[in-house]
Amino acid sequence: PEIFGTPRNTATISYGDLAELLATIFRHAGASPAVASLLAANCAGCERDGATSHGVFRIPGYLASIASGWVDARAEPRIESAEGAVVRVDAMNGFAQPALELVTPILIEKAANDGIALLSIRNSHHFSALWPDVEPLAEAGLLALTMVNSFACTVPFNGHSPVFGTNPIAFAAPRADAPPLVADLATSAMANGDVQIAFREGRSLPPGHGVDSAGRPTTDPAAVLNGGALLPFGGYKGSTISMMIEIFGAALTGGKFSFEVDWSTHSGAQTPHTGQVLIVISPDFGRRDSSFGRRVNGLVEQLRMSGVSRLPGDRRQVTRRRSLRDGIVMPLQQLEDLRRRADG
Ligand code: NDP
Ligand code: PYC
Repeated sequence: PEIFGTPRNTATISYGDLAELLATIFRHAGASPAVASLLAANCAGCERDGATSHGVFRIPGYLASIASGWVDARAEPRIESAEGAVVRVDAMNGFAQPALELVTPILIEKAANDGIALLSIRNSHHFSALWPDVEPLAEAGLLALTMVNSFACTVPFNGHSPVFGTNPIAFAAPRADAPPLVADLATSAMANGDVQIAFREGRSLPPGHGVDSAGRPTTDPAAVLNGGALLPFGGYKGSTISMMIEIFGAALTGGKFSFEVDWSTHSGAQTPHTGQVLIVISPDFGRRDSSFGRRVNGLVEQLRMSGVSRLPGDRRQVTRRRSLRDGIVMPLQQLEDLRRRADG
């Protein structure tokens, strides 16, 4: 069934009910119960927070990738080493989230004992937003930074063909008596998911975001998706950060570079098979006071005083509160089709 037609009506669903619905769909697709509930909570959380480029819109991509055999939704990640500050995990061609779930207690322990820990995940698929990976760590008092490379759809500055993925980077900083400060961004001018959404909704892209298959600037999402590419954000500076993310996500982890991801043998596959790095820091380690959270608050106050009305994460928090109070608003047809999939 067509899940993503133009919505005429909307419906509301609670976060808990949506997560349960999605877990059922993932289980029907062959995911293990553990993987199904992790992916479902993650995807429902994106929808709840208005992170729509990685919410329910992604379900067909997840299901097609699983059905093609490209990703193993029953994989159990294995810890390859946990010496010193570094934990290396083989996700066993599964999703990255179960690997992170497995080692989170180890990371927290290492950061408490040594001040810092680095998680290196390879052989993993990440098809979601990154803020769900760092926000809980900051809620537990840790400063967290993560990076993922994806699939070649971004042309490097001064290049003529795609090499980089949309390569997101996210960090979360704990604050005193306030929710953490969380920022999460693609290093391409926009996320590939937003290009797909613009295409479905018949909208043009802003100028300067993409090129067509001949490398000419275009605002047509179809031209970007069909043989064209995105540009990095911020010219050579964004391009350099994207290059860094390739090095962390692939060279450091032993995962694939974005340009090495090849779906041609698995029709329908969409999940990038690459790697992820996550660094956690115990922010007050080695000093007598516990001033970090208050220092972050001081920066936030200064930003507010300078007139900044919106900080990264503010919009998500507002949307989350509204969704938890009133329910998540979704196109009726989309919700009905999800229910059909769960019943089927
Ligand atoms: P956005 O450009 O929408 O937002 C980037 C960050 O900037 C967010 O933290 C956002 O906060 C904040 N922000 C946005 N607008 C403003 C503003 N006007 N003032 C202050 N802060 C602002 O994100 P992207 O489109 O770049 O990325 C979307 C998602 O896609 C991310 O979650 C990313 O992880 C994911 N992604 C995943 C990939 C993967 O391989 N798995 C690949 C690429 C992207 P807020 O959220 O509150 O709006
Ligand atoms: O939106 O760019 C994106 C993306 C790539 C992989 C998962 N999301």
